[in-house]
This record gives sequence, structure tokens and C-alpha cells, in this order.
Amino acid sequence: AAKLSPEKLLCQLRERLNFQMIQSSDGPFNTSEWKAYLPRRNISMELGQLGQCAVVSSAGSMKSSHLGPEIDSHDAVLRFNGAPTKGFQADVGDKTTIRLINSQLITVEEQKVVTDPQYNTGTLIVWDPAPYHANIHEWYRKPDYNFFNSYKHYRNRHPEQPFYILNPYMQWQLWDILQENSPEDIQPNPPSSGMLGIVLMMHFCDKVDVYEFLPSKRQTDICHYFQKFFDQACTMGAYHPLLFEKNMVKHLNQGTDEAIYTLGKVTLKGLRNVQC
Ligand code: NCC
Repeated sequence: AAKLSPEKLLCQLRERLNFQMIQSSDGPFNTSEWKAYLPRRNISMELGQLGQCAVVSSAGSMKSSHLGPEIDSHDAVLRFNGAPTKGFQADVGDKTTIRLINSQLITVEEQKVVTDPQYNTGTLIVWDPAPYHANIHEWYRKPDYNFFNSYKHYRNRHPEQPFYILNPYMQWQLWDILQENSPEDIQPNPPSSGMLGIVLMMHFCDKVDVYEFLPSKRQTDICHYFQKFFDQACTMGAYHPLLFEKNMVKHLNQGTDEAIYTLGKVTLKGLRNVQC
């Protein structure tokens, strides 16, 4: 595959990705029951145009980074799944504007997600690994995890918190772009929450600093900064095409290699500032 220039690649992301959340006008969700559950406000209205944003990976290399204050200095911060701030503020900061969670977490650990107050901060977005390019109807019948009841349960308990369902199209639109820009065949599994969160923030923000998605000198086989669990696959990928995601993010980096090495920091342009 011919590697596109960073500018062309940014245009592909801007023009081919569907950044919308599920709305009550979408196919199987257009029932009066679903209408009561889905947030009434569009996510763009909810978040507004964001300026400087940070994406915090859950990698073990966040530990001892002392990046907390730098991360919190951003206008908005995105975190993943069960990644905590409490007890880790010095390294990962305190601010949570968006938390992107996968459907497995909310389905398998429903009780925990519904009751743990860390999930109550900011805007929640859940995504589910849909079948390749399935439309909303096909996906609704065959989600990877049937998280819909857990979502409703959460909405009943926290009706005031904005909580969106990511459309099932974006993951495969993004996967196609990853494949087109990679020299090898990529496993046909959707991108990681990390990569999905990065492009979401590129859509909402003027500029995005991503921390420890590309590992710094602190690189470690410890999977998460908040757990003593060793697995190389967490950083290099097993199910998700993580290595290819990281190559693409490296290609788009506007910052320096030095910032990657010392801070694990990559700086990406917001898609609204891209001239196509
Ligand atoms: O581990 P996870 O990912 O929640 O991490 C969020 C994102 O951070 C980046 N990451 C993480 C660890 C690491 N050493 N290096 C990294 O770069 C990745 O971009 C990752 O996406 C997921 O993507 O949703 C994932 O979720 C977990 C798990 O489901 C949740 O943590 C909930 O418990 C998956 N782990 C398992 O299923 C065992 C993981 O494969 C993907």
C-alpha cells in the first residue's frame, strides 16, 4: 500500500469517518422506549468545540510519569474503560471529560460500572465490535456483547449524565484506512478503544495530545498503570490491530521524537483544522 502523506491521511480521517452517535432516528432505535433512553442532546452540542485535548492511554508506562498536571492543563481529557484517576492523580491527572468504554466492560461488569462513582464524571461513550461493515440493523441483532440492557440500567441510575452509543460504522471505516496505509494484511478485528478515542478527540478538538499510546522510555510489560498484570500484548496488540494503529499515529505526529521518548506524548491536529 502506498503511504499517504500526513495531510492526505488526515483528510481521509475527516472525510470517511462517521463521528455520529446513535440517535433516536436510527433504525431499530426509533422506538418510544429507546427515545426515553438516548440522550436528547446531540454530542456536539453537549461538548461544544473543544480546544486543547488530552487522551490518556491506560498503559503501565503512565506510572511514575508525573504527567498529571500537564494532562489536567488541557481543556478536555479522554480516558478509557476502568482507568482510575483516584490515587493516580500525580501521573494521570484528575480531569475526565469523556470516558470511552467497550461493550464488554459494561455488560460483564454491569454492577461495578453502575455503582462505581468514577464512571459518573463527564460524558460516557460506549462502543461495540460490530460485524464488518454491518448496518445498524444487522449490528443491533448481532452485537459482540449485548450491552443494551446494561446501558438502559445505567441510564435509569444516572439519567442526568450524557451517555452515548457510538455508531457501529466508524470502527470499520477506520480499520479500512488503517489497512490501506499498512504494508501488511491486518487482522480483521476492530481498532482498540485507544485508536477510536484518538480519532474522536481529533474530531471534537483543535489539537490533541496523546499520552503513552506510543510508549516512552518508561515502556513496560505491565499492562495498566493501575494493576500488577504483565502482558506484552497490551502494548503490542493481540486482538486489536494495535501495532498498525501506533504506526499510523506516529506518522501523524506533529511533535518531536524527543517528546515521545521522554513523555510518551504525541501531538495531533484537530480534523476541523485540516484543509482538504
Ligand atoms: O486495556 P484497555 O483496552 O482498557 O486500554 C485502553 C487503551 O489503552 C491503550 N493501551 C493500553 C495498555 C497498554 N499497555 N498500551 C496501550 O496502548 C490501548 O489503545 C487500549 O485500547 C480496549 O481497547 O477496549 C481494551 O479493553 C480491555 C478490557 O476489555 C477493558 O480494560 C475492560 O476491562 C481489553 N482487555 C481484555 O479484554 C483482557 C483490551 O484487550 C483492549
